[in-house]
Amino acid sequence: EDKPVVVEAIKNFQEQGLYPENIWTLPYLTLANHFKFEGDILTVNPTGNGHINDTLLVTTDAGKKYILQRLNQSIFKEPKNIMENIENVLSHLKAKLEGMPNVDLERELLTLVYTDSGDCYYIDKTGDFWRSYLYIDHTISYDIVPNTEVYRSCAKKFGEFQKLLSDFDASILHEAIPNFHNTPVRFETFLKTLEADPVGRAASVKEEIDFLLARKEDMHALTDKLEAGILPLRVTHNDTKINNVLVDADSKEALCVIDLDTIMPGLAAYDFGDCIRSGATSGAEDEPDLTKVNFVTELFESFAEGFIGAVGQNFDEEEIMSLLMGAKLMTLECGMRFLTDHLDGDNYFKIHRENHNLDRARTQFKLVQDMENQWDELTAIIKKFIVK
Ligand code: ADP
Ligand code: GN1
Ligand code: MG
Repeated sequence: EDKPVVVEAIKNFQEQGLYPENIWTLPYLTLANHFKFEGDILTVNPTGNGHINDTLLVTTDAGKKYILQRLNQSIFKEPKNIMENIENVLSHLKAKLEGMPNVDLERELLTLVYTDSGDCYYIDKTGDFWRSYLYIDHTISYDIVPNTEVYRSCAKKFGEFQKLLSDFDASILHEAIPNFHNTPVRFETFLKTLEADPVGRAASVKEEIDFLLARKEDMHALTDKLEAGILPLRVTHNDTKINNVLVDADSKEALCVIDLDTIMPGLAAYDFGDCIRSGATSGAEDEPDLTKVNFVTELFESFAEGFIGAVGQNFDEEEIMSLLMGAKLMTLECGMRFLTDHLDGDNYFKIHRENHNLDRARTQFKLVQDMENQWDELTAIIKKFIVK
């Protein structure tokens, strides 16, 4: 099923002694050619630091760049539903942004690339599920926040994103991953994995296990308020990790929210919290030296200012205060997910070294501890944003 153009491209590479930068990516040339790319493919290389999907950067001889992504089907069980969500969300966002002045749609919004048969995905012979986006060039996807200005700008972008989705019809959304931010359910999964201890690691991580067990009562702080109708369900991104927003390389302004796989109904506190977890810190998510990992209060404050400023006018006092709880719970939950995966034998998050998930869990718990130690100060900061 190879297209002549691909066979030709490979032949050219071989005749000229020119190979794509990674020879192992040659099979992807065939695959990539099912998408409507402009020009012939020159290179295909892995890009980004995502923990879930396989992400490749494709360049063509027409000077174009594309993202080619293999969805992780052990996590996204219904990939067609994910794509339907993304198509619907993107078309809603596009309609909204088109009405605004000075918007560069191809840089500020992900653009899906379709296949020759008109689909926004391609399923290969082995059953792997692929999709493509225009590559948004000249941007930075930060793993560590460089300064308060960039962080405030990212906060504003995530806040605006949520606001733009406030009139999106949530009833048409498929549930991407059930109970994704249901912290009590995550705690149950942790307990079950601990009990089964499938790879015999529990005895070596007693301190981390005790850290979680001591916080059992915190786990349902948000879900209780949701169930009681005190906090409203909104349409949220649910994976607002700092590297899931692209920042313009020149202006250093946040440009585009990416990684839309987990858009579902959720709490504002989830989106606020996950970006605090991943951004308001002095160390990398997987920093093994915990003396380098500290919660940074000034970053917290600038993020709160940017996020609430963009989204918060219609937030009541309960919802504003829930954001702080979101910061703590999303950090606790993420650490718990990393520890659960460590106990389970590393089946969910991609790892690149031994005890990688354990190192990640430890940084999250360090941040939770720091937040608890400064709780009164953080409460005072967030209270400043309540509009009476
Ligand atoms: P994952 O779910 O594995 O995190 P992402 O969709 O977040 O996958 O992609 C992984 C990384 O690839 C991102 O963090 C970002 O650095 C890069 N990336 C993804 N899409 C684009 C794009 N359209 N333009 C530029 N970079 C991108
Ligand atoms: C994953 O896909 P990525 O790398 O942006 C995970 C998030 C975690 C994060 C921790 C679908 O995000 O929930 O918070 O890793 N995404 C999914 O770094 O599970
Ligand atoms: Mg990502």
